[in-house]
Amino acid sequence: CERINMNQFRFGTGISSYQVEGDRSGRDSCIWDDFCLVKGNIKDKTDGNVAIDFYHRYKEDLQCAKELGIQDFRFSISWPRVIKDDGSVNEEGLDFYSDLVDEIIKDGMNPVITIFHWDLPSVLMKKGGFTNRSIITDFIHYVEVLSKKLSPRVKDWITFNEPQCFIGIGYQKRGQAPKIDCDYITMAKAAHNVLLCHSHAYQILKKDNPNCTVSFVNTFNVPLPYGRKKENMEKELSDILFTVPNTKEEFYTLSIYSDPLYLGSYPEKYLKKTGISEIIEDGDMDLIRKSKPDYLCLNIYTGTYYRNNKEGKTVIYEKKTESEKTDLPWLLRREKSIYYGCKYLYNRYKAPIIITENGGCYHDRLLKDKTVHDKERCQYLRKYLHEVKQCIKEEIDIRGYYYWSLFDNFEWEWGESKRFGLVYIDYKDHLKRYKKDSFFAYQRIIKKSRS
Ligand code: PNW
Repeated sequence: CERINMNQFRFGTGISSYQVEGDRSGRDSCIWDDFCLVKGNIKDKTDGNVAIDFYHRYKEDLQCAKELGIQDFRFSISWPRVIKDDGSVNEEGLDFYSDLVDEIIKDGMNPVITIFHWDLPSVLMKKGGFTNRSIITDFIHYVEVLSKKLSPRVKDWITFNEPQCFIGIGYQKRGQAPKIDCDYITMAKAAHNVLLCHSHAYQILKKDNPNCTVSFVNTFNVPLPYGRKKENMEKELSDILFTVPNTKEEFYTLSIYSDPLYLGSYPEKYLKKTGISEIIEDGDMDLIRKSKPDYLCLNIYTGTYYRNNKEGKTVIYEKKTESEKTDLPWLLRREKSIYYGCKYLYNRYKAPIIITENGGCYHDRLLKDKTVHDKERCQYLRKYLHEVKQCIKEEIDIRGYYYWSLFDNFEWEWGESKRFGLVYIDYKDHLKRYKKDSFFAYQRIIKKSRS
């Protein structure tokens, strides 16, 4: 069996501020605080007020990450912990992140910061959130504060995590904050403002440190070929992925964000829609073109199978097997999503890839002896990583893989009831941490791959 050299490859894990930090008293309110207050929004009625108390336990938690052997530690910053409601800087909050960065580096890891992972300050939402162009000014201020404090210690920045979710779901009244109902054009404005915020951040961060990297995270459901003659379907499935549908579903798709960022213009079909071109002001597209992300950061979890029917038409193949099921309805274990996802994206955008999220959600049991035998997650991890290697063999330029997540945490509308972690959190007993079998499985994989 051919061995591929992964000495330069970056293994990592991810977490996000609202999902782990807690310490609600140390910051102003965000839209997820508001969302959790509404009955019925969170399935198990929990919230992020304490979460896994990462704010107070980060030193201990970083020891755990260090023991795992990862190179990159991805986390996000809570905007309302850094900027107060009146616009002034919360020095204590900023110091927390500064100390966190120091500690990560001291432990021999590289901090990868996501600037926005969904926890928008409530005050900004009152002004319309991303639908209001004035958010750009607020975002610039926030990023300037971060850059001044953390650059050049932080070399790798991600501006946004998954607009497909926080715009595509959140701004059309689905199961995610802010759960507001916007019409088509308002959503298009929000999406455009996100790209402009990214671009301004890119300019600020590069000015402060030309050697840093600034990227952007997209997520998507991967169209997968089913049956024989898979190669014949690839072109058509890739087209399905990049074609914009004619509905508000558009804001859940990839290309309206990734085409402008990586190719410099919106998809043509999208531009032709009434009202879209009026949103774009002079200079906007030039700024976006000057701010092409360094990496193609992809959160890849799952895919949908397509097959050729008797008439030769390509249709969705609905069946799912028992072994594909996880503890979340939308998440089927389909490791080929890594292979096809990276292939389609690399062919179109030609930028080096980092898989910034991939992980399995399973119903874990903490045994009396405090072990967790999460066989399915171990298998998930091995199968998906095998596809990463396959891509590299085929010269798709993948530079890193971050498992989601290092810890069980607050899984948004599912609350604490759904677990993705390599480390178990005992919510019933003082949030004690226990390494699952998958922790040791990933540890072994990293060690072996880099030796
Ligand atoms: C990601 N999908 O969201 C988020 O970045 C994380 O914060 C979250 O905890 C993690 O996935 C697990 O849910 C996604 O439907 C949510 O394909 C849904 C999808 C993809 C990503």
